[in-house]
Amino acid sequence: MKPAIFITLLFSCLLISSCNRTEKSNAAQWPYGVKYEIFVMSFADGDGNGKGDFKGLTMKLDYLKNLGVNGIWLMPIMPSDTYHKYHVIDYNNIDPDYGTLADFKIFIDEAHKRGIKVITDFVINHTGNMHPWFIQAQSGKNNVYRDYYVWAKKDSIRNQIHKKSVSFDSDNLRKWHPVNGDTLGEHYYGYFNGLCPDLNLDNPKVRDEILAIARFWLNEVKVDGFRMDAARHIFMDERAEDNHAFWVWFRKEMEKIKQDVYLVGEVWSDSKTVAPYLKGLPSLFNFDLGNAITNVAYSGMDTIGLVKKYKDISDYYKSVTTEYLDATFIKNHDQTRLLTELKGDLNKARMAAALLLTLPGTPYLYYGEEIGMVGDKLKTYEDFFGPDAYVREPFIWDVGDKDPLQTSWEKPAFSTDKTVTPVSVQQSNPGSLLNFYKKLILYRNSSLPLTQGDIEESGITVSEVVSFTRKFKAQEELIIHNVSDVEVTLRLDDENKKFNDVAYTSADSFTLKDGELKLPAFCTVILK
Ligand SMILES: [Ca+2]
Repeated sequence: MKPAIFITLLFSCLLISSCNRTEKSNAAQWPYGVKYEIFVMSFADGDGNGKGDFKGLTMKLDYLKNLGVNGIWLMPIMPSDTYHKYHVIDYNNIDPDYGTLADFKIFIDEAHKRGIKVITDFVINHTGNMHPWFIQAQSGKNNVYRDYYVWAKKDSIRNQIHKKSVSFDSDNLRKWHPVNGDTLGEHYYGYFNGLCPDLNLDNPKVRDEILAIARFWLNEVKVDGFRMDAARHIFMDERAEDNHAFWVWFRKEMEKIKQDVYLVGEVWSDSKTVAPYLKGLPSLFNFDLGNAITNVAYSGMDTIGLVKKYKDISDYYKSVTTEYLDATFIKNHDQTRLLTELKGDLNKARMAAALLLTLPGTPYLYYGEEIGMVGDKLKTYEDFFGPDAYVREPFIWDVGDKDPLQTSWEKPAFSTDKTVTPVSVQQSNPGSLLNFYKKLILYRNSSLPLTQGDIEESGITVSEVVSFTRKFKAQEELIIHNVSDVEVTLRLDDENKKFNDVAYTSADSFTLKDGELKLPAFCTVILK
């Protein structure tokens, strides 16, 4: 590196650190900022039984604070008879695996003290089949809970019973299910499977129950919002418009309970299907983007026109609602882990993270992504938990059981201290994946263009490069990613030459001179 450039870099580094103090709190203001999805069972075990819980999670809040996240999404925490807890059997409590309501309230309090908000999965499309409502509902047509669920005479659904329909989020072919020992000749509707019967949200009594539950969590327990599971399945597929209207109603009711409630929804589908949901749920997970980022990072080429594709969809959503706030992510708890899809290439994992953390929206990290956890959903499985458990394995704090909060509820098939470098080791290595995340999140949190700004194409069209500008009021940044494994030399055009300050770079060997950039393989640069 030439001395003049070294001085420029040093000077801009000094500028960044002095700016951090003044701008940081503004830029990453809620609901902006980086979020972190947690499967509590696998995170931190506070009482030594191997299962993660809120005592443990509370003790690890500083880890999340240091990582730079300002929001946590907890996968379901209510009592359930399934390990993943998506089949709720009591809406007003904490699953005993995770502790008590009192533990949870302490956790919320401690998170809030650190400036971290907490949202929980709220599963209202269905209950578990062991929920007392469903147990009652099966007892007879006159039971008061019968109408809490969706029933049909067996004859009336004969041609639908084996109807083939597969969607992004379900490969279940059978939506109608018989009741064991039933003499009433009716089947119940369960979109995902027979173990989780769909609630009848046409029934005002069920809606009242849902509102009472929300009041409990928002007012009494003080969670900051909800992640709404299976948002597109509230009513059957052919009632899409009723689904859209439901969420408008739901949001209005939630805002009556807590004016600044944060809601993010799961509508796992293409953008055309997603768009009408934005009126009720202005934050929805961007599944397309997660796939696109993985694709570009893996191939080392931008063959899909990532920025244009992103912008087209985002502009389309903004035409539906001006409140649109993209919930971006690479992978979640239902998908094969990022590093596994990238065939274990850590450089590519860094690039995927760099793309996520420089694009618009509120990026969600899936726990373990930042330390390079692995897990393949498609592996043939023979154990009790099923394939998803392989992408929800224990987080790795230290070597062996050195960390007293290490969870061990399942025997990991993929992520162990042999295949993943533990947190403790990564923390002391400045070049680790974990420190890569930390440094870039720290920068993002200090930058208004990155956290809240618009996105435009930069005019740089080289297939090894993904480049765009981010602009917030008068502040503008040019982001350039060399997604390939070879060095790329670029000459900035007159329009882009105004960006001559290096605000962030992932590689020390990067150079900028007279508008000419030399980007080493897998290098990300942010210019101001
Ligand atoms: Ca425990």
